[in-house]
Amino acid sequence: MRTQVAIIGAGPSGLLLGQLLHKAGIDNIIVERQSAEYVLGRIRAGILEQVTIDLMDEAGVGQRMHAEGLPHTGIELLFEGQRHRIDLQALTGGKKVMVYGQTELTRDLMDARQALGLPTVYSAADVAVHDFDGERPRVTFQREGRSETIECDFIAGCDGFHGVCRASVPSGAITEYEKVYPFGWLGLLSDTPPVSEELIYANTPRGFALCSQRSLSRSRYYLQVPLTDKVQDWSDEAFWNELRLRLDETARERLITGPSLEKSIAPLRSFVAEPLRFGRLFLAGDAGHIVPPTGAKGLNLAASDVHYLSTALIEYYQERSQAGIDHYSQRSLARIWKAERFSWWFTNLMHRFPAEGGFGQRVQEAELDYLIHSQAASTALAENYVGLPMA
Ligand code: RFL
Ligand code: PHB
Repeated sequence: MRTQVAIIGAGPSGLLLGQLLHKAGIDNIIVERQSAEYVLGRIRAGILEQVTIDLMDEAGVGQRMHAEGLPHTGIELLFEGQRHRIDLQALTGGKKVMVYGQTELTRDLMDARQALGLPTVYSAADVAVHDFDGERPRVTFQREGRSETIECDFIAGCDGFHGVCRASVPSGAITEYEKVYPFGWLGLLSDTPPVSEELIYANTPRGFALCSQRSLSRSRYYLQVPLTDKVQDWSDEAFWNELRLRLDETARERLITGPSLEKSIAPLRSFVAEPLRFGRLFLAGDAGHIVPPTGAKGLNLAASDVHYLSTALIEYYQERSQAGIDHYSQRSLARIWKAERFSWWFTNLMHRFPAEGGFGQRVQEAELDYLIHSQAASTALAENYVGLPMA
């Protein structure tokens, strides 16, 4: 097989990149380790920035998102038993975010790709990338027991944090920056109406909680839990009881519970690999960086990487210019590090860190109080939450 761009991974990064390249007349093949059903079964992000919304439109797959997505103009911070609204729209000159699940966005991209008949290999085993430091990179894999090879001009590593692309770069050529947090998020999805119209981020003596949603009838809740906890330790009833204890009185009374559709624990991590380009191999999305989910930035950063990468590749094929490719890593990393900083800051502000002691706790309380009383501080939160502009 031969193609112009071989894309490893059919998550949001890979699918969006494939769609944007196809629109510009650039051939691509996606190779994915899992089945399509498995990819759609992973419950992850829920909040889209305008940058991501615009890219879905540019890719021609925004129709259902606009019909079913819920625009949100604010978020609520809950601490010391009180909720405080951050008016994202007023503080940012009219910007909003949209509630639309990663599952739905992925499904829209998969459906569009299938309707166009674009090649996607699912359930590929032993995926490997070769010779990306030369002119003729290759991708090899096993499909139904047969060995296959794709010859290509470029490889896009869109294969997530545990993928093969970053791992194939010689260790001397890459620098990795990492911070691991001493807790995880236990998430629960249920077909129950959300407890509140807007998202509630709660900092409580029992730990962080987040009330999110997927639609007017589907909720997504998270609890800060010790890393030693296992999903099996948490019955639905135990989850709902703990969530109630982390809410304010009004929310506690309004909370509607029901059976979980999905429950999982995710560790929290900050991670950046530099650079994001190695000859003819590019890393995009979680393959190159991870943020803790508190700021809702992961999927949105994947989208901005894909914007920079697709623009660079289109420039290469249409104008025979290397400039975009040469700047891809630097341009993406400038936005990535700002989102890393924000996600790290918001995680530190909203979670409980017993190891930080009484001093750490008092400083956190002072910062929360400052945040809601200072327009400058609320504006900084709002403009990062809705997403910083693309350079
Ligand atoms: P993905 O989605 O991990 O997709 C990578 C794909 O590559 C495949 N793969 C391989 N394929 C071939 N060969 C190999 N060797 C391969 N190894 C792996 C995988 O099977 C997979 O299909 O990465 P991508 O596309 O870069 O997308 C990134 C996003 O998924 C991620 O950043 C977000 O989900 C993060 N995130 C959130 N982001 C937001 O913007 N807003 C949110 O509200 C938000 N909430 C979240 C989140 C992530 C969470 N978890 C579980 C980590 C909430 C949670 C709980
Ligand atoms: C989610 O709905 O999954 C979600 C929303 C906001 C976040 C993180 C996750 O900050």
